Amino acid sequence: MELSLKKLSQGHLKPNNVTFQYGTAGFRMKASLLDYVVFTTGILAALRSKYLQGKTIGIMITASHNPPEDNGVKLVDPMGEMLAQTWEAHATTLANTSSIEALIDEIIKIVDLFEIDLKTQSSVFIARDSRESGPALLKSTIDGLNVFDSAIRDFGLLTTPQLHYLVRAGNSNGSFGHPSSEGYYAKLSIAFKQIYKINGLNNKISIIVDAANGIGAPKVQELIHDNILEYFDHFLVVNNNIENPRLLNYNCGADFVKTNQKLPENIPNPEPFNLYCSFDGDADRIVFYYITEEKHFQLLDGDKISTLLASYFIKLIKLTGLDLSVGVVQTAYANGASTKYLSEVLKVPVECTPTGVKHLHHVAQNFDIGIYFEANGHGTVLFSDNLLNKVSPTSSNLSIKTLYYLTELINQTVGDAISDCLTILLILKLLDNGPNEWNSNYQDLPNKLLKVIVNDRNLFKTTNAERTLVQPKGLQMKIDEKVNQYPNGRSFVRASGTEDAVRVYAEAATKDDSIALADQVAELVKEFS
Ligand code: G16
Repeated sequence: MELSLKKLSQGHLKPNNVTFQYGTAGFRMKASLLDYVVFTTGILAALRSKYLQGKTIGIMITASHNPPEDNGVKLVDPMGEMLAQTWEAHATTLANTSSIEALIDEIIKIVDLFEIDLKTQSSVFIARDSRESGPALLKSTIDGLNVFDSAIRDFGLLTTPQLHYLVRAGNSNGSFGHPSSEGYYAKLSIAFKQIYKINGLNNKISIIVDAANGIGAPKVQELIHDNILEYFDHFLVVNNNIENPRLLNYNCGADFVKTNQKLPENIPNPEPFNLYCSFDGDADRIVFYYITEEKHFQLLDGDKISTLLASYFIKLIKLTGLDLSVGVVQTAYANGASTKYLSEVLKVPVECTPTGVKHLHHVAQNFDIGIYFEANGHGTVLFSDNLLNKVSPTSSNLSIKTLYYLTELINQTVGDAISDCLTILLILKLLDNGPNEWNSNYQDLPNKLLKVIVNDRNLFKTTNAERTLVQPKGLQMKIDEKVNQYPNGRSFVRASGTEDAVRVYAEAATKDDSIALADQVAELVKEFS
């Protein structure tokens, strides 16, 4: 190991004066700083696979919603889930070693701690999004993987959820699907067609997808054009230019639409009540929206998605006659009106976790149907083994059959914009709802999300699922004083795990109040930083 490490590490040096942290979704920062991080992450992926008796681990090189000059890397565990949190610290430690000797020491510590048999061959699937920095970072990651004996499959350009699917499929001997892009398209499109057909749907579907000029553009086109185009009377992908990496997430995409609460660029002649959706740069998030007759923009974000899913699944379960639990998991960003609607109208249990799919995912596993969505559009539905044992494509009960195919259509490994998009489009047809009916379930409290740039975001520490600041001391009290001045006011502050910024969220009874509260809390953040 030492010899190959010394040889392969040439050219991969830790930059001075930077501390790396495996954050909300892996490492993420300016791409120019990441070379050493991807090299050490490659090493850790190989070790993790060896530790898990050669099971396949995934490496995704992406910075998702971040600007084009950023990049990042994250690891995917064998079931397609995010890296086990206990290993995040090891990823951080390896990335912060500042000499080859220190790196060797840390590797030996990990090998000893987990009693890893280095003779076990590791298996790693790797993919990247469309960023310009991707190919060079891929090469450095592979150098890291080659420090040990690793079987590497490079899948080239993929959406993040495709890689999560592939990793799980690769570890499941075919029971989850074929480990290829074709296998992914086949699984989703077969389920989509079956739900459409067995339920006797005949109205075709219309959707315009804003793909954030990211990798979701060619992938959703491939899936729909090659497999299910006959079910659409209008399907168009805009912001589909992945040839020019500068355009990624620029004035378009799920993060832009959610944050600015307006249409992205390049929607041709927006028509009232037409349904639109936006993916982010690696297609693991989706938000929907439409405009009214008066041309008012209406956002159908992650909260609206999870409430639609919850109300649909409650109805479906009744029809199946099965005894199954449904629960929803949200974060502090969930609009207060959505939480109220879920618990008081739909009467489903609602849990709140810190930001990050890894947190929501685990809590959602406590239900037979665990729906988790962050307000920003990142989420999916998990189905328990108990449920999977009760549903079948050959059941004589249409609802049980439909439920079975939904478990196939929904990507249970992670939030997946393409899979979520197809699911929501079908559910709207099954409920015979348009965007306006969907939106009328409850009315969002006006809200505002701001980003504040501070010298050191690590000064901001939270508790209570990120709803209360414990540091800097005294700031939470000041925030509470402001919040109390506004009817239905709520606000919280947390450090972003993917951007060098502190996020401020505020909601209140009126738009003006939510903006004023967010601005005042942002001022407090600046004062205390
Ligand atoms: C990532 C995470 C999400 C999180 C988002 C923003 O999304 O996967 O769970 O909500 O970052 O996180 P933060 O507020 O900590 O910056 P994505 O779509 O960028 O991978």
